[in-house]
Amino acid sequence: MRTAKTACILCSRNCGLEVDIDGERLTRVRGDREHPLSQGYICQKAARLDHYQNHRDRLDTPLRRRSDGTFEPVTWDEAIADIARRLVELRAAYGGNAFAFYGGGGQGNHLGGAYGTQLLKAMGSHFYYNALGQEKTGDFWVNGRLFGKQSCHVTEDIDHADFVLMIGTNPWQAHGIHNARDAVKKLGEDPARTLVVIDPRRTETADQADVHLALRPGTDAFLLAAILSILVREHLVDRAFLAARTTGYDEIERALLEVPVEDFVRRADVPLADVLATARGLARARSACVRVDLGIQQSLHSTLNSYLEKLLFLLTGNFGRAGGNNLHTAFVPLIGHSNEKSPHTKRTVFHDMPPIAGIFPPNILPDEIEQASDPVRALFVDSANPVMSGADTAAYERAFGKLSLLVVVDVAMTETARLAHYVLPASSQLEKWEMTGFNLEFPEQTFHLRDPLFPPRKGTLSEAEIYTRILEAMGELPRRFPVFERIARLDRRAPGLGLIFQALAGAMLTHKTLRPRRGSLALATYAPSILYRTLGPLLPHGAAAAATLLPLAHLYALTHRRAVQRAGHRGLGLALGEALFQAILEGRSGVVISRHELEDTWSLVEHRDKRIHLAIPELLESLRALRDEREPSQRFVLIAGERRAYNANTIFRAPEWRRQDPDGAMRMHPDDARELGLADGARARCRSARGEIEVTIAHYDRIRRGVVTLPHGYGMRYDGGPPIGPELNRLTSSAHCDPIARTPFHKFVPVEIVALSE
Ligand SMILES: Nc1nc2c(c(=O)[nH]1)N[C@H]1C(S)=C(S)[C@@H](COP(=O)(O)OP(=O)(O)OC[C@H]3O[C@@H](n4cnc5c(=O)[nH]c(N)nc54)[C@H](O)[C@@H]3O)O[C@H]1N2
Ligand SMILES: Nc1nc2c(c(=O)[nH]1)N[C@H]1C(S)=C(S)[C@@H](COP(=O)(O)OP(=O)(O)OC[C@H]3O[C@@H](n4cnc5c(=O)[nH]c(N)nc54)[C@H](O)[C@@H]3O)O[C@H]1N2
Ligand code: SF4
Ligand SMILES: [Mo]
Repeated sequence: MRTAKTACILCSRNCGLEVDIDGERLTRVRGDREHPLSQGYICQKAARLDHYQNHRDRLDTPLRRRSDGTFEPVTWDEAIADIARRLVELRAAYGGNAFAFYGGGGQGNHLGGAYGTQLLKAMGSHFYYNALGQEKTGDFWVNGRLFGKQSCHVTEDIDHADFVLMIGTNPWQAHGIHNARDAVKKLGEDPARTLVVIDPRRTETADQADVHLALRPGTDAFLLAAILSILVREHLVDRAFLAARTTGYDEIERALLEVPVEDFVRRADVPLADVLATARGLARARSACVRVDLGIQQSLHSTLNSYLEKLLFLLTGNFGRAGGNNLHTAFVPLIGHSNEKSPHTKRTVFHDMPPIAGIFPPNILPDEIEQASDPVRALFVDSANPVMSGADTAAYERAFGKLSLLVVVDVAMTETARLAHYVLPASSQLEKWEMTGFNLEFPEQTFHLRDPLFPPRKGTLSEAEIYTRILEAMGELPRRFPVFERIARLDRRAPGLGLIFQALAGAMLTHKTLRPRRGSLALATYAPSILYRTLGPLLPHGAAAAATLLPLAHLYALTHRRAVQRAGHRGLGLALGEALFQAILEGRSGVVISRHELEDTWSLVEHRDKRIHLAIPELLESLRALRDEREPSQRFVLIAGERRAYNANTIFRAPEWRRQDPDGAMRMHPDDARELGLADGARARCRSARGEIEVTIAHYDRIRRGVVTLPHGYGMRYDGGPPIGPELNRLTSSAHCDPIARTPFHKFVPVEIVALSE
């Protein structure tokens, strides 16, 4: 028996953990009090972590599909040689459009992403698909307009806010904010602070709220527009802030004065008095912030919602202050910026869709495989299970069947892996060095690099090793780098000089400006793998895969010198980056990497004038169009993908991890259920325009009538058996989506429900 530190990998919070280990099993899981952010906090899911490490779907050998659909084990050498050969042939025959990469990281693993996406460069492709493109890209698009770059990302300082507005999010179950239950409870208990929750369901979070606006699903744009209009009409906007820090307010004001407040509030079906109180409370609070998530991002008007939600804190001046919303730094840049207007931005062949923040939306991928004149023919899926998690399961099954090469890199035999030509078994997140890039805090930023708890399961490799070997087999990378090996050795002998970083910066520079020389080209393009092979072996504790963090540490320290020093890291120039890297490498509980001053949030704004550009013409147009929108009329709206106590995306596959809700029941108001003749626990058929599934009914009176909910993260075929619980995405459609970001409207799926006769 031994004790070790790690992090939970089940949601974006990645709470620090202290675990007891007995042989191959995790026998006990506690919160790690020394983790600078989570400070010992965990939720009930973390206790079940052994179900990730040990279960019957774990992979332990590369697999190749036979023509009859079954799989045969192959050696790593065979698999890699054949995959590399087919990639090179495909590239020669069809060029970059024929290749796409999907995933590259999940809730707890982002170190492998840097290695996997190198394949895009090797193939000359830009087609990077990721689950963020089915939830957050509308938000990123809005950020690009408001703040200058789509990589500018907003966080919320809930701990210091007097007034918190939570829209379409249930942190009690989903978290998304650190130590969520404690934070929500504190808000609920403190009479001096106000919590307003906008959610059609009376969630556990709403239970703690001072005001719960239980709106009709899909009407947030109307409600938020009404609140904003009240702010303008009652002169509650922060004029001084708007004049000093923003542009375009006049246009916003004009559009908001046209909003028919009472009519919009009626559409949302909430009490006008509560809406007025919310607007006034928000404006008058000493500090206020807004926290949102899927309830508005995966619902009608998704991108417009993301705009209106941000106008709430911007018009009231709750930006750049404690307790407000702020931009934050990114130690590992998970997202980039895509200039939608530039002719150089690569668009997809069939949908002519540009990326947002460097990401293409999963929703269009089946069409890009099946319908495009120059289709995607080869796909890598890493750390994702789109057959379960993308909208319209049948479309993925069909499209993936048409690929000439599908390679899945996963720890488990997933529904997507079953369709692959090759399945490559990755070592689990507890068997290799790992990290998460979800460090979304301001003014204090933390980072947690984890060391392995177990040796790699026999037959598995880390992503760093898998992709480096593929690049080598493709002939993209030599097997030795005599020059860089020497630089790496020198760098470790005198770490404060940052020699590796200088070599890398030099290579990037020559790559961009001069005619690239062979060596510099490789270093600029495949830095992660080259660092892994050269610097990696020189790092302590076998942390080779973390070598790619060294240049990031230098870059972060150079960009945010003062803030890094304030966090206690010592050194000048490149020595500071080295000190930061060392602290990360040695800090088993995570480390504080920077402490900013609130004013610094303005330095993160990317518009040249450092102002926030409020007016977004396309979305002001959508706002005006709301008035003429027809009211939808369907008997039932399904909220397809609720977070509950025992779901965690598709990370846990063994059904016994759940303590309750084994079927992932459909929640339905008891009066609706009685009308349909459905007893609690009855079976029913749920049909959408796209497909139908069977469900178990649970009577539930915390939801509006006419609205039903199903959890996501069910429907997997564990151990080759039938699907367990709802295969939710057989009901959803990729066409029912936002026009700008193409994020699916999962929270608003019209359905019919009929009783199943016994
Ligand atoms: N337990 C658990 N936690 C998770 C996950 C998990 O699978 N299980 N997944 C993680 C991931 S990947 C994500 S992205 C986050 C998501 O986290 P959340 O977005 O907070 O979780 P959801 O339950 O999907 O949706 C939030 C709320 O939106 C409400 N909602 C539905 N329709 C509407 C609407 O029209 N308007 C408004 N205002 N609200 C609406 C729902 O009732 C629900 O309470 O959770 C993360 N955490
Ligand atoms: N209808 C509906 N659909 C939804 C949602 C919804 O609310 N409703 N939610 C959506 C949201 S917000 C999200 S984020 C997506 C998530 O969906 P996906 O992007 O598909 O991600 P996960 O379900 O988290 O699956 C993670 C995969 O990574 C694998 N894995 C775990 N550790 C490792 C590792 O170390 N290496 C490798 N290579 N693989 C690993 C797991 O076995 C699993 O197969 O689902 C989306 N789908
Ligand atoms: S909040 Fe998220 S990261 Fe923390 S213990 Fe729960 S599931 Fe794990
Ligand atoms: Mo998500």
